[in-house]
Amino acid sequence: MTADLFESVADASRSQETIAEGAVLLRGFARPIENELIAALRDIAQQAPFRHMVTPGGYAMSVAMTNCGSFGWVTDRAGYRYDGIDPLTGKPWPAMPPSFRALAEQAADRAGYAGFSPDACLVNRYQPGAKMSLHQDKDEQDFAAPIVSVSLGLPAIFLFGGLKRSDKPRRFRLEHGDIVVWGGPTRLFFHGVAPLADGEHAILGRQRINLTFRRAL
Ligand code: MD3
Ligand code: FE
Repeated sequence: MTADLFESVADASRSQETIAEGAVLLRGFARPIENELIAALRDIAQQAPFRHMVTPGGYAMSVAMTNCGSFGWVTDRAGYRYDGIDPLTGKPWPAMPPSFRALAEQAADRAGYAGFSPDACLVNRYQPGAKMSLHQDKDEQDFAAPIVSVSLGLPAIFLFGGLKRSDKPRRFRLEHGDIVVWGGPTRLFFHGVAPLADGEHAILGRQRINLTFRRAL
């Protein structure tokens, strides 16, 4: 695992694209360890099952979620927050697998954010039709830390706006293995995901999984 990851990091031919000031797209960066990531995901979902959380407004999200790491992002009628305990199981979230942490830290490093140390990893599962409306991620304490997102499975159209909700979003197709590191001025940009188109991914089938690594506290 680690050897593969170091190979990918050493491979300067892998594409790296700055899509906005502070935001870097690393195409295929997670591919060398896709099998480790997916095996670890199965483990996490066994301990902390995917569930459709409810927004403060009372709607179930179309995206199913779970978490790993010291803290997990949760929403319910009371609001959004990070919590060390999974409200579904009453237990701490599963630990962040070393392969997850190493991948996120190396991607952040590559994007120019040395020393990133995530304490939370939100795991989103999209089935066909699931979407995420435009929003900002502002439940974290420290906006100086970037967010690292890893896409697995079916491709999705990612919507990337600006600091104002009304800023017209740009569209990016994110594919299996792609990583985006969001920091600097883009850390508080509005973003979302268009409804997932149906399809069949060779490993993950009819779904897309997105990991977002964060410094929550
Ligand atoms: C840009 N997830 O979990 S990841 C989320 O694909 C979330 O599941 C989406 O937005 C997904 O909050 C998008 C890419 C992402 C994550 C955080 C960002 C982009 C971002 C924070 C600021 C700017
Ligand atoms: Fe977000």
